[in-house]
Amino acid sequence: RVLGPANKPTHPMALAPVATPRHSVDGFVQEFLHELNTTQGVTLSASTINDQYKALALTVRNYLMARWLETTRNSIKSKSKAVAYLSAEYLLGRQLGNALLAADLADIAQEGLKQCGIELWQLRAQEVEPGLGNGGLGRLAACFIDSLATMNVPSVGYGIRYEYGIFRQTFVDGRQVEQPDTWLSLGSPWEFPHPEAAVTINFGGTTEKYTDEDGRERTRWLPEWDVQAIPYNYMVPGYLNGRVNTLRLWSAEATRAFDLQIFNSGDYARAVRAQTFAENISKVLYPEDSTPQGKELRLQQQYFFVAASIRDFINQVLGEDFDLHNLSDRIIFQLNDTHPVIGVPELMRVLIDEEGFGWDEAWEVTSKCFAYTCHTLLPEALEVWPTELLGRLLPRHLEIIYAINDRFLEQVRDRFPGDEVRVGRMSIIAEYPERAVRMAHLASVAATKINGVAELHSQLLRDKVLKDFADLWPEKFTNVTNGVTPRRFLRMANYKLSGLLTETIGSGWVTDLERLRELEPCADDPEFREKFREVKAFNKRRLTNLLRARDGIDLPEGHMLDVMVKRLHEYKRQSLKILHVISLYEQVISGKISADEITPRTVVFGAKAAPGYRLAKDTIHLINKVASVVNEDKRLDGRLKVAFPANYNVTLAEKLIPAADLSEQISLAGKEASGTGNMKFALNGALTIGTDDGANVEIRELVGDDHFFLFGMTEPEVEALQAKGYHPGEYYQNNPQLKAAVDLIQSGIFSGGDRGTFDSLTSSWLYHDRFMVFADFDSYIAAQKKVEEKYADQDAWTRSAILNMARTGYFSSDRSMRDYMTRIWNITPDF
Ligand code: B1N
Repeated sequence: RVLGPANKPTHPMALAPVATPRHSVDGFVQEFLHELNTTQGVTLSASTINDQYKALALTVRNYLMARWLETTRNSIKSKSKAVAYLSAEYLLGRQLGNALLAADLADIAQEGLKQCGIELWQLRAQEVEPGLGNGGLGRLAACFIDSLATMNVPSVGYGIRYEYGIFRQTFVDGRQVEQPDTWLSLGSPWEFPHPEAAVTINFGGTTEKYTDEDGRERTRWLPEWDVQAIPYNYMVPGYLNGRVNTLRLWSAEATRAFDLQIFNSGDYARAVRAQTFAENISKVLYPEDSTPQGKELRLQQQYFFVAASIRDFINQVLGEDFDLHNLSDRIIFQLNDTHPVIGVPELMRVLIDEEGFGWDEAWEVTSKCFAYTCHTLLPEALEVWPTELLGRLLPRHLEIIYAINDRFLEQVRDRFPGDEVRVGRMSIIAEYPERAVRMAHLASVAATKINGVAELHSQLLRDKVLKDFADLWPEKFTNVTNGVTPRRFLRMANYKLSGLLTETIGSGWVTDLERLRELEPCADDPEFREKFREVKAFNKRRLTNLLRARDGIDLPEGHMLDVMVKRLHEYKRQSLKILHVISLYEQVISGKISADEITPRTVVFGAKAAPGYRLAKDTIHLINKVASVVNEDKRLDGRLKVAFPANYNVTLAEKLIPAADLSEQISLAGKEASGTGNMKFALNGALTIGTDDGANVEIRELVGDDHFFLFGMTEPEVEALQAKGYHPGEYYQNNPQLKAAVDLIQSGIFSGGDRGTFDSLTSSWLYHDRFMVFADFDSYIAAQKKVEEKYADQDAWTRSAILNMARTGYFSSDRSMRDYMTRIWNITPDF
């Protein structure tokens, strides 16, 4: 048999892990050359950089292999409760550096490669990052699995192996043009495909009632078509702890049987089309962030990976004789937003239709196996699936959802008799504008716990977005503030600062980030401040070199680096930032101020817009056009520059964030669920200018008001203004500085004399802006003045920067994982 399990292994070495290569320069070189010869099939002298990169990746893998096999074996053997993180996105970033760090091989590899005449950095640059996510939500998943591995938590990440990740962004005449992300074109040395472990996933068709041998009324699903889900495993190495967890991503392939049928019918062309159809499912990541499009293929993707994952866990981890009544003793499925929520009716279907459970029994189990993390506050971001679509694709699941809803609404009526308005609001099924399944409601009904991703966000979930659910089940609601992995975003990305930290307080901070507190006294030490400034200067030079080579951008020396990097979205208000730039420019060219009154500053943007999001794309266009005018204008004396490198991604973030002086976190209060870039900047010693929104609130509380530039309305003020009626025209008329900036855009100066180019933007700001850019303009400009004052006193600035770093250790994703363990999962690490 080619497929299926092998015969029972009898060799005495059957359970023994492979030998780990010697942890020395010699051992490394030997292994590296061996991989180059045997896997790449080349000698060192004939090898290309890509050969060398791949051989290096395989070498590092070999060092981790014994630990991985061991971890996997133990997790099946130990029977402890595990976490399955279900996420449609993992924005992993490059793997090589992280694997080297986790295996403690960075120095050895550098030296060993040098002996072979190779520079490590050159091979690292060869890696194409797997961009299997859009932004914060996908990157969070990647940080979380890193922390789980480092903290010895039995866990597995499940997701989709998109053949094309987030698009590669290019600019043509300042406008965004998307190119496919061909991250697999040179092969990926990090993945382990297991076609023999494929799982069949069904779609479409109908359901029918029947009576089983015991005379019980049952339902079965008669699907119409299916696809194969092929698992690809990836190592998730813990930091220096001998543990390697697994990330399992599913890839879609056509099923053989399905193909054969059509092939046999003689319609070769149709058979090939069927294959393409199946493989479409994991073809491409939907490039929308915070705004789902409700496309059929997306629901297919969601069901595809969730059904495969649930099946996989039950079959592979639990095995045949496990009593599924006890499922919740062994697993908690953490739902990363609503994208995997179709897993709820799927588990019900498996238990009832396949395992013969009664409804109540099945619900008893299912309602203990899921927990739901909500990542948004924007009403348009809450996923709904038309029942027409869902019923066509997953008819049995729709029946189950209706049945869940019936029982749930009964409960609501019991608790709130006569309150049919509430029943309508809470129903899993929306009736307008069309009949549709509200996935957040389904998630809230099924989940043991529901969490937001920052204190303010969780509070707003309880008070607004999910208020009815919080009234019914207050005990379900909790908060876990997001975090970021200190391994990638401090230890790797900022190795100069890491060196200084370790030299000062030892290396314990890498896995115990609160220890950065010990650096507080250093803020008052002139010598430390000097070293800290040298680190920043080094990181700026490094960034300068990168941007010159990568984008042909020349960063001026000695500028404050003012950075706004995140997805482009109206609520995040890149428009407010560019209005600030335009305003500075306008004041100089109109003679209101002289150039030497401007603090030398370079504003760096990095942002992708969803391809169909017009206003977001227009904003990119505006920023690029402003950059090309401002950067050339001699009247500014080189004191104000705008840089917008294309294709912001994890790899660029790792170079940009450590170089930043000022972090822009300027969303309208009450709109950014958390933000995680804000945490990365603070930890790397940037000061934040920000609104009272998301995790900014907690950053400010921790670092203190003196070390944070707060501006803008609070969330209740936003609500009040909304209620009273927001009239942006009044701000425009009453604020000459704002008016001058907007007028300058409308003068055509940034668009070769054409006055209408940016009308979509200016009229949005002037007439209907939901995100109230004009309302916060004044306050933002005032806060930027404070930034300039502080920056003029470099000692004061550096002091604040050090305190930002020292006081934000709380934002380690290790802490987030600890919070999930105690507040949601009820599990403890393995040792
Ligand atoms: O999730 C991040 C938060 O830090 C951000 O504040 C939040 O905006 C982000 C549909 C999303 N919310 N919703 C999404 C992404 C893709 C998609 O298709 C929604 N991303 C967030 C981590 O908590």
